[in-house]
Amino acid sequence: MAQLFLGLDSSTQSLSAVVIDLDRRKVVYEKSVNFDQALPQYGTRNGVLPHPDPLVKHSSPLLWAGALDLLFAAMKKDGVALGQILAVSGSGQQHGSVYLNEHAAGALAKLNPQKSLVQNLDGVFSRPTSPIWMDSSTAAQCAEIRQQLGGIKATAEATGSDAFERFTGPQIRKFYQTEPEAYAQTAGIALVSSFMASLLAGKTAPIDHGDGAGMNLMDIRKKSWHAGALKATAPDLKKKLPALAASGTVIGKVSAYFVRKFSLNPEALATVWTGDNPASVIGLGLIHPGQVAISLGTSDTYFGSMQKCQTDAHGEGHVFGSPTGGYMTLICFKNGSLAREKIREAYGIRDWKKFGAALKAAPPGNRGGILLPWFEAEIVPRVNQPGIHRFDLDEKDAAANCRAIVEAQMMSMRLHSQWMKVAPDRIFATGGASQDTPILQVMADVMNCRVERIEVSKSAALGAALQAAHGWLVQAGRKPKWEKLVTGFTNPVPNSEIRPDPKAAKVYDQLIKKYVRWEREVLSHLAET
Ligand code: XUL
Repeated sequence: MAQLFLGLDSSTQSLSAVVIDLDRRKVVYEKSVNFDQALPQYGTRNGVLPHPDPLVKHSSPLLWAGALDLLFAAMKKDGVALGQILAVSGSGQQHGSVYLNEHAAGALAKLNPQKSLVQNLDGVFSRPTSPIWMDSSTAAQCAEIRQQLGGIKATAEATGSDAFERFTGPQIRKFYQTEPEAYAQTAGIALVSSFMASLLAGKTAPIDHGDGAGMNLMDIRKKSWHAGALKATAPDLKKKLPALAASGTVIGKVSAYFVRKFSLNPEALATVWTGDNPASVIGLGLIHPGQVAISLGTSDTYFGSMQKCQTDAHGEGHVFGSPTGGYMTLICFKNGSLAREKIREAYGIRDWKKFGAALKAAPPGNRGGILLPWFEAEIVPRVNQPGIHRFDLDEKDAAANCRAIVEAQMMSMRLHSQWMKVAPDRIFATGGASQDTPILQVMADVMNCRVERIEVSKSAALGAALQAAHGWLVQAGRKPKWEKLVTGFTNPVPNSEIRPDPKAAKVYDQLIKKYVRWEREVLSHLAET
């Protein structure tokens, strides 16, 4: 019989499933349910409920539960061998929170298969909607928590990140301040990941160390709730939070609801879920410290894996527990493809192939020319006033500007990931722009590291399926090795390796010094204005 494992990913806009066959090292099934399309009665746009305040971004926990029913129904209809699934795990959009009252535990324990999940969950919420990661309405609460914990550096050292608007702690504080009665009625607070895991397990699921680190509430080193952070956030909070546990820990057998309704294997194990970024770290095969993935998307994201916990004194990057046991970092640069596209359009360059050719027409190091491409307010480094800044760079020179933006993005990544104290020894490039070899050559040269392309669709759901397999193997008394587990699922694209050019790498070792100087100068100038 095949060894099948199910990974689910509850993201902002959809719920996805990936089923893997462990022996054949194959993804045998993939499916997504799009929230807006499949559940229009909730009125979401791109998974978010409309709200008059543009800073407030909420979604509905019932929508996520409804999608789980639809996805299982689709798997059954598509003939997925649900009776052979050995374990289920999952990942969720990070930071979003679900507020449950005292009826929730009872409802979870006796989910009735004659009814839908939505009907089963009637009356279990102390807050009908859930703030999600896109919410940025908690600046005041962030300032209060940060101050209580002793500033940016101390907050990052304690919880893995500075206080961020989207993080759960500041969101909980806002709820407590603005709706104290509803807060008092709250018996349990879950993350999107632990809420979904609770449905699968039919009982309150722990929060894992990956997603727990996205709350500003977990002691990043001890991996337990941080007393000072709880106190700075809201009263009686500890009572409302579930236990913390390693990702993939077995919670128990899956709820009978899924067995009776969808013929899921009654012996299948429900395991602790994690956040979508930690799950992607597995789904991209980042197992060893020094392995880095750079996703070149609308924003550019730098994911790293580290053994020893280091935190960012400037509070720009995040440290989460990695589902493989150590730590992972997430550094998000907002001006990614968005900024590259602005430059391409500004010089009338039709497509990315031509952009790559233009970039190659200028020499590495651009004769000392530098561009700071903050078309939008930037997260790393923190820049609130958007603007483009050129130094020793002719604005009329299309080739030099195409090269300059990519060089600046890569130098910024190199510079702002140094706090991790792990130099990358292998970079996996993913996301739309990773198709463009000239861009990857600049990446290899600036980082002085070989780069390989990796193409994984649904990396979070795949990571979750691998996490389910890991949890099941541990429970069976085996000692699974992550490296072996991911082999075959997360291999880089054959022949995609790009090696750094030693001469160009030397040029960048010099240029980055100039980049640092200019960046500092502009930042201090912006701070004064
Ligand atoms: C990470 C973050 C996002 C969400 C997206 O800190 O806010 O990547 O996890 O789902």
